[in-house]
This record gives sequence, structure tokens and C-alpha cells, in this order.
Amino acid sequence: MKREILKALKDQKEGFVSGQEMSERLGVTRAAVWKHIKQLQEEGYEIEAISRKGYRLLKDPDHLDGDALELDRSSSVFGKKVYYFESVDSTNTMAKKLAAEGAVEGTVVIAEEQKAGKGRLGRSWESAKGAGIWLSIILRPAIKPLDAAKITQIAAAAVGTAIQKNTGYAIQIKWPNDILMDKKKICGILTEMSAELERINFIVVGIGVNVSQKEGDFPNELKHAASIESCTGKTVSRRSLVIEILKEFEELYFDFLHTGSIEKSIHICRKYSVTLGSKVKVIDKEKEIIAEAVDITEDGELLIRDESGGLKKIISGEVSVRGLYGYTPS
Ligand code: BT5
Repeated sequence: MKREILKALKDQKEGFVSGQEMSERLGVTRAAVWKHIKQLQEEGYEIEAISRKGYRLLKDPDHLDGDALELDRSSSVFGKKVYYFESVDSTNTMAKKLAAEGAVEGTVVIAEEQKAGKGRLGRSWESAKGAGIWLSIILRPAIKPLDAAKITQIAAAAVGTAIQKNTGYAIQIKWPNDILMDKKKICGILTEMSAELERINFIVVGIGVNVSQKEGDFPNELKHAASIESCTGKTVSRRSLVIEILKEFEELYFDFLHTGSIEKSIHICRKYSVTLGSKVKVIDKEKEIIAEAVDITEDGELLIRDESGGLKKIISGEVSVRGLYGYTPS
């Protein structure tokens, strides 16, 4: 009911909506309407109440809970179900648990803070309270486990596009899973899956976006990290960015499922790549190779030319790619 009342207030963009009208439309008493209005006010919604005129929404706080996202969402499958937490260990871990219990495709897990946010290959992800978007999406694509890395490329293309559209500020993509601004990392993507030999049970795509951290908020060892606000100098609504991410991701994901190709995503990854054309250090489990990044293939692998001129394709998940003189490869 609270959600319906919020919707009625939001629908009434200018002016007031009367308590009588809401009570008739929603089939509850005016006292019940008032009770929910008070609850919304306690949650940070600024609502003006004037007798004989009704209620007017003055300020919509930047909430990320299911109700708030649901009302503004423009994607149809992604975010249909949202699990929102004040604090979790890791949204990916939570999403994997929910997926194992049967959560449907497109389910989103989002948290204000992660106590043990995860990066790839056992690394950790700094996820300060309220300062970013820490979210995971559950997917159930009928593809081979070998093709799962393609999902990371789709996510990188989608999140990069969403951030650029939302902020109007240039982004770069560092293959395979980083989004940068001014060549600093503002976002990382972690794709995990549960699969049998030939079949994927589910994939969880974790997306971490630094939104409002100030320079100096990051621990010393994260010298390549930045936030959208520290780069652009502008305030960003996390909710509108989440909505944009879900929309772009859903579009590119279903395009892949329908066409069998990630061409559209790869086009975006190539266009914004900081990796291509540069010398990179590819760090494998046992060894490091210095090579030139030549292309991103139609399947999302990085094509490199090693020092003896040999071409090799590398798959995300196996390796880290670094610049020779710093974090980015230029
Ligand atoms: C990643 O790994 O970049 C994937 C990060 C995914 C985070 C999301 S948040 C929601 C979901 N739930 C999770 O538990 N995780 C996902 P990788 O490429 O391995 O980069 C990790 C490295 O980035 C660390 O070793 C640090 O050097 C650096 N790092 C850690 N926290 C950072 C931050 N907030 N911003 C920028 N860099 C960071």
C-alpha cells in the first residue's frame, strides 16, 4: 500500500493529490493514507500536507530499496524482484544463495554496504556504506559454461554505456572488467557461475560502482581508484544510475540470447577500450607475458601479440592485464 501511495504522489508531478482521491482509488480509509504518508516521511520523503489540497512530494530521497527502484524502473525483467540490504558480506554471495534457492532470472541484490566485497581471483572490493552501488544480478542463460565470460563483456559494455549516458562524462573500459574515468577505476565487475559440464545453473554478475567517495576516502593501496563524483565534480543519483544500468544490461543481454552474438557489446568494448593498441603485461597464474593488445575478438577474448610476434587469445577470468608503467596500459 505504501508503494501505491508513493506512486500516486510521483504520478502527480505538479500539484497536490488529495487524501480523499487516494483513499477512493486505493480502497482504504483516509486515516490509512495518512499513516503511510507518515511512514514515507520517516523514510526521508519530504511530503507537504495542506488541508483541503492534499499531499505533494517535494523531495524524493535517493533510495535503492525495491519499492523505490520498482516505481522508476524501465527494464522489464532485470530488477523485477529486488532484495535490498543495509549491510551484507557480499551481494554476489547473497545472490548465489538466492539463486540456489530458485530466485528467477533478473533478480537483483543490492546493499548499502558490503563487509566482505569480492573482486576476482580472491581479491577484495572496498564497498563503503552509501558511497556506491553494490549490486548483483542473477541470470539463467541457456548457454555453454565456456561462453560465460561473454557475459562479463556484455556487462562491461552496458555499465560503461549507462555511466556515460547518466553522467555525460567520458568513460574508458579496461578489458575485461573495469570501467575507468580519467583512467582511474570507478567500477569493477565480477562474474561467477554455478554450472555442470554442459549446462549453466545460474550466473551472478556483481557490479561495484564508486559513486560519491572523495579523493582520500580510499585506502592508500587503492591509488588507482576514484569515484564518479570525484571525477565529474557532480552529484549523482545512485537510483537513476542503477535504473540506467539495468536497462542497458537487459537490452544487450537479451540481444545476445536472441542473436547468439555479442557483437553489439564488443563494438562498445572496442570503442572505449584503453587496452587496445597498448603494451600490456598479462599476469597468469604462473607467469607474466609482455605483449601488445591487438583486438577484442567477437567472442570477447583479448587477442595479444607476444614479443616473438605470435598471436594468442586470452580469456577473462584467467588473467590480469596491467600497463607496463602503471594501472592502465598506456
Ligand atoms: C573487480 O575485481 O574489479 C570486481 C569487483 C566487483 C565488485 C562487486 S560489488 C557487488 C558485487 N559483490 C561483490 O562481492 N563483488 C561485486 P578485480 O578486477 O579483481 O579488482 C579487484 C581490485 O580492485 C582489488 O584488488 C583492488 O586493487 C581494487 N579495488 C578494490 N576495491 C576497489 C574500489 N572500490 N574501487 C576501485 N578499485 C578497487
